[in-house]
Amino acid sequence: MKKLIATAAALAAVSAFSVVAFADAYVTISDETGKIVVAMMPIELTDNDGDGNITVNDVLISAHDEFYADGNGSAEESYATVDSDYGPMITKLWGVENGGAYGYYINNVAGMSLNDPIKDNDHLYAFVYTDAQNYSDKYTYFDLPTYTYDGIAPDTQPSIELHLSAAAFDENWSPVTVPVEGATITINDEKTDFVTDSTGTVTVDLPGGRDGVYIISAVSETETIVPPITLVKVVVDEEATDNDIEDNGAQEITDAPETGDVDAATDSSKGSPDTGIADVAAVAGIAVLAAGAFIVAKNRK
Ligand SMILES: [Ca+2]
Repeated sequence: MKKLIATAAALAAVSAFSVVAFADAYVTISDETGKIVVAMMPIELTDNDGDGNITVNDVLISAHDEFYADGNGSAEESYATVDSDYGPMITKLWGVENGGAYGYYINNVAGMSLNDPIKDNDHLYAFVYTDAQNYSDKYTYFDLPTYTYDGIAPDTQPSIELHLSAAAFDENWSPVTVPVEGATITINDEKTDFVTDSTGTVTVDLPGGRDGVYIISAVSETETIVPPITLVKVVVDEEATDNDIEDNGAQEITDAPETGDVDAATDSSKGSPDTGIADVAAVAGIAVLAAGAFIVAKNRK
């Protein structure tokens, strides 16, 4: 526990430097262990490679510069590409060189090239295959990228219904989406008892009674899945009654919780251990979010 808090505090210190980022697009990265190491963080769109366009490559350079090694790393050490007959290809992602087993999706659609354009509010998800031999990792995603409960009563249970889908191909090799059954939901990296049904649907209860921002993801024991991500923000109104919930439903990704939004959540969570999940995880998760980077317990080799 002490260690987790110390880590969170260290990351919080980083926030002083990262809150100035101007949110233009969002990036998520998962590593070779299937762990989300950057969770839908805002990235300023910058032409890092100087080709005159804003592309996947530019966003990945920025993401590594800003978030690798708890914000102390650089794209130079942790990200690399090589030119090939098919255009530039990734040879290193999040410090991992595995012979080219990487993938990236833009707004849940498979990217074709590192030269694919990225525009305002796009969500780029890049991942290292955990199965670099057979590429069995399936890209999965929830139907809602972000979700906000605003003004929920203190005694009301916030919950969210999500649908988990996987990107797949039909018999004609046309891209299709299929529901992911039997996946266990995680909240801030902690497993829950919530499991997706045969239609990929699951209702997830969140800690109530306090403000919070939560990373919802999933793991599967039967399939190798790229961890999906939904950010949920809960704002408690002490004056509200049960019927006053302003359920904002599916939010545009521009409404993804930003660093300033969780300051209060971080404070209020310290004195409120009454949650459905391990409190340490919740505090660490929120503190990490406040730091401007969801870098959750990156285990370096
Ligand atoms: Ca560029």
